[in-house]
Amino acid sequence: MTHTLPELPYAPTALEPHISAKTFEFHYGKHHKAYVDNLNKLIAGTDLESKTLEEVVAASAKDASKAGIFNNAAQVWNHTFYWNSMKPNGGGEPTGKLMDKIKEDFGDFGKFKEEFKNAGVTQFGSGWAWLVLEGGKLKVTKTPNADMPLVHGQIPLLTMDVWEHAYYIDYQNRRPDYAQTFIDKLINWDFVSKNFELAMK
Ligand code: MN3
Repeated sequence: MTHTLPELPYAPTALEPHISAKTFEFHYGKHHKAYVDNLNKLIAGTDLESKTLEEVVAASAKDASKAGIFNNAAQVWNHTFYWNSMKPNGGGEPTGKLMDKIKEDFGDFGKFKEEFKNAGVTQFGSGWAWLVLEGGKLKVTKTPNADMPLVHGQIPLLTMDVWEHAYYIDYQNRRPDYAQTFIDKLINWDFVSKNFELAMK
């Protein structure tokens, strides 16, 4: 299949002032688009051409000769998941079963926020912070570059991009401020809850 750049789930101005339209112009319009275009070029004429994005990610993950394909395919997936992890007037607290599970596995919601921010801030260089479900338990993790939970037997529920291109226009070197704003103002807990309920089925 030919992979396409998915529509953003909101207007590129919708997350202002926390994430600017300028950031979307580059992060979505140039970076995410480049991953899609590179992926299509790399798989053209190969046995991966007919696979879904998730199948391409899985097939290239453990094969060093396909590192370029994995990096672009995983980055296509990660970015789509990241846009959906945010919404205008997001942040606040989850409710229902997800909140109960957060309290069960982290102690309290504040502890989760602290761990998630810490994962994003301490990821050395480029990468991602995640909330995942693994073996029935919620966990905060971080991955470098394009790496992602699906190839480690974990189910991703939420992600925060901590590559510099995600925050440099709006926050320059202040990654902790970006991470705090992401948690307080941007997380789409409806999306996280939906992922959680599907994973628990
Ligand atoms: Mn990015």
